[in-house]
Amino acid sequence: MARRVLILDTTLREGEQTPGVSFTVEEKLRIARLLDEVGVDMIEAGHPIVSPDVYEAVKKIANEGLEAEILAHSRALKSDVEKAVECGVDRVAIFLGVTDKKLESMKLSKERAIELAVSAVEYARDHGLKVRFTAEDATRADYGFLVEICKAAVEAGADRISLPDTVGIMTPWKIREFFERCSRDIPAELDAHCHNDLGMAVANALAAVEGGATAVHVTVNGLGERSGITPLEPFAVALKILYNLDTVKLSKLPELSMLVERYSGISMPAHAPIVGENAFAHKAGVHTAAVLYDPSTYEAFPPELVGRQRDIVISKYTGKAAVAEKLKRLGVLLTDEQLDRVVAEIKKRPEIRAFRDEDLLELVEHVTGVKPPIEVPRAIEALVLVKCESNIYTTAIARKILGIKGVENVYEISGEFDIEAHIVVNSIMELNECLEKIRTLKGVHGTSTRVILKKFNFRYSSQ
Ligand code: HCA
Ligand code: CU
Repeated sequence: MARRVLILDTTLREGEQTPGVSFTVEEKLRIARLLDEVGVDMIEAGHPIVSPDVYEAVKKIANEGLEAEILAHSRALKSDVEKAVECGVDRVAIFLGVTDKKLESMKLSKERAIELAVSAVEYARDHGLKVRFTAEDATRADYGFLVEICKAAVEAGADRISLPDTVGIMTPWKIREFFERCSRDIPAELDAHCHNDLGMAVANALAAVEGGATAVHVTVNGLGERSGITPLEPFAVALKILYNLDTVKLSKLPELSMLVERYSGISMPAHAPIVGENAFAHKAGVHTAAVLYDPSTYEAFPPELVGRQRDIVISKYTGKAAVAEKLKRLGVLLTDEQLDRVVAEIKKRPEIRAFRDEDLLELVEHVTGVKPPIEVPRAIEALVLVKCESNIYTTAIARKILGIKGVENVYEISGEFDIEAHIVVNSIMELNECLEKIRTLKGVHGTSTRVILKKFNFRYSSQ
């Protein structure tokens, strides 16, 4: 098994092929920059011939001066490769379907397919690009032909070969053997690209690495055609935990995942590994009691590894130990008998699926008749969207807004508005004062304010 695994992120290419997803050029740049900070080795930025905005994004990302190698996807056509050259990417990934059915659908003979692949690879090499050749649907192709076309691509100058499991039909055992065999027969570095149609993309990618793949394709949150491909987050953590292989900065994964959730409009389910809201939450009394004794009893790895924190859910499943611990964190100490009564009351309220801190404190007050010694802050929070005048430097205004009392955070955003400010104040009067100050700033064209009613963003306490 390889001692080093390269991570190729294709959120911007495969990920944008997710139904319903279309990133703006600016969003792609932000994602690419964060991917680079996180430390992926290769970024597949897009297929430039798809549309003018994809072209622009690939070109801009290629010229960002990022550490990662930047790739453009391309069919085995000179016109596609030309676009990749124009964009200034480091590497072009030339793909061609290699199953009999796909060749038939394109009316291509095997000989013609090899010719097309070879001439596209040569053209790219002649123009100074590194080349990966992708034998699309490799896991369902005729093995003899697969090896033949890959060898021809290597001879023409490709130094990486991608062998995608395009419809996700492999098992870990099969794909491991497949990569072992291809490693012997194809003289190049191999990439694995595993689709998740049967939920095996992470397992299959790990098995491909065991079989000899030296790079694995992932997307943030597992985006991609149909059920997507190997998600970066569990894959990178599994490499660390199960194989002791270091790849990306694991503690930055939640931030990356949230950014892509926001731009893609696709949220992760609560029980998603690593980044799901529940990934480090413990509920049953038996579990929480053991976790409070030693977290490893019910945790495969500490949440801090991925920049998160453990959570204890208070519900009808909760035992005394968990309630005592939760209250201790809130600064409340109860006698044993009081605790018993609080737990009993919790169990009488199955309709409350998870007690928020405030609910719990209210219950304590109700049961014991004592007002807990801490105040639940009842601040007013609002989001103010700011539109700047067109000739004004947004960053300068953002800085000024950050200086106003009550403004907690300021973001420069894309879309209709230019800036978003997060305000936390104690009264409506203070809110109005704050808004007035923002509105009357020189260069501010208009604002739109939304008061926050409920917050769902306490998922990642490290943020
Ligand atoms: C595609 C197909 C692809 C290519 C993978 C690769 C697949 O959408 O063009 O270039 O390695 O799954 O076969 O994503
Ligand atoms: Cu794919």
